[in-house]
Amino acid sequence: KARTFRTWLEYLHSKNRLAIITRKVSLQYEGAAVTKTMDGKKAVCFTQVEDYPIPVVSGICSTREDFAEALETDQLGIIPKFIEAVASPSPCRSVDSGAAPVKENIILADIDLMQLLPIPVHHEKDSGNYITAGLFIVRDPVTRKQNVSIHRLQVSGKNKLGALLLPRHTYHLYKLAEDAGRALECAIVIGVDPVTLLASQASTPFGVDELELAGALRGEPLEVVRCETVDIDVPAFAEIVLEGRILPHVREPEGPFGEFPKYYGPRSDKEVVHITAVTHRNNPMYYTIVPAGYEHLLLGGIPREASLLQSIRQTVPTVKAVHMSPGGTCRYHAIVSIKKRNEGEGKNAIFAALANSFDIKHVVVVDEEVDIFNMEEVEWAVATRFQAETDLVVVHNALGSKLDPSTAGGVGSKMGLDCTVPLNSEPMRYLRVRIPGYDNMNVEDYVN
Ligand code: FMN
Repeated sequence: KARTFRTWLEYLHSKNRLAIITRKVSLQYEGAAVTKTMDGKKAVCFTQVEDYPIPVVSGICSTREDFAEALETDQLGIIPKFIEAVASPSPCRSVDSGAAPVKENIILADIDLMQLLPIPVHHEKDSGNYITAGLFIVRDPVTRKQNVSIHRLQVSGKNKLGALLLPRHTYHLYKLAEDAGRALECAIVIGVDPVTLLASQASTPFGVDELELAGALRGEPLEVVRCETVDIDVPAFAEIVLEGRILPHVREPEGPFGEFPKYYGPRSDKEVVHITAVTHRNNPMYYTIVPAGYEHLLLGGIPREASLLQSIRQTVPTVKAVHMSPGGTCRYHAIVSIKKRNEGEGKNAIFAALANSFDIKHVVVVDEEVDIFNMEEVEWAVATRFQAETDLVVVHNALGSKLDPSTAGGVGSKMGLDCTVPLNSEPMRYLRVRIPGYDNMNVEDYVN
């Protein structure tokens, strides 16, 4: 069901989880507003966006259940499956252009992105139209390994995009190219299956090709095809591919842009991508992610959970599960459950979590019987199992997220709450109340 963008949409449609909107909508705000009302409930397909012949789709995975289904597992299976894929990537399979639907149309001249594609404006103060869901693929010229991530892309001219490249792998490869006076070739892939989309967000060591992770997660190699104007391989069944180059020594204004923490990222001079070709399927579909929605949050959160679980496991082997909660933007808050065997392990789990990623700001550690995906349960643990005098860890002046407006340019405080029960507490003290018969209650036997 999750082989391609289209088969996944067909699957959602068959389950009544795709809202098809035929009423004409504006490219500016209207589609984003409608999508937001469906967030966490249904995907949306707008068939008439202004006068564009291309439909706009959003929200293809906006719940954990969606990702679990796409990965053909259950919710608890997502993270183990992701960890397994990171450990054993599966090389891609190259196909010829003739076997690649994304080559059905090839545009090499007179490229005008806004004329070709319904690229929306999402938030009130956004500087303009933004591509938010393009897999950004570059290649390491030395190892020939590709790197995949998502970068917000402002339409800055007919064939020009402004990109936000935070200092991770894409940026690293770009800087190597720029220092040598070269442009870095790239491809921007819009409309892939949800598994490949999720794989693009993996937090892996430099040198891992996320398309190979996609292959491992899908259980078969991903089919890729070589681009027309750049030396990059892209998923053959993608809806749309933009090919281009990140120019060396060029920076132009980009932003502001409404980001995942539900605040605006500022305007500043950023890298510029010059588009050299557009290829697309017949009757292509355009895909956009409305920033700060569940789709955006979960896409970042799930791969982070996989990496976080691994980090904590090194220190506290009995860690059970981790949850990057949506209220914490799926980036800033980590809820961790452990089976405490030794006093003090709750604190060690806090250290390990804070060390995993600069984004993590607050950590809550609970015992394994607390359901960390139920935030009312988590709050209950904080309310009844935590004393600030003994159970609080605070560190000041550490690097956090630059997009957290309460930091000083990213520098701020970290906090951990150890809500595990002391191992030597008397048995009744922390015993949860329980009504015998409740757990297996079938209420239909009593109420009609
Ligand atoms: N990372 C950026 O550096 N700039 C962005 O504008 C950006 N936008 C994103 C938008 C969405 C919808 C999502 C899900 C993620 C975004 N990210 C952005 C995060 C990166 O894609 C992500 O951290 C990725 O794993 C980085 O990969 P890399 O370390 O291989 O470069």
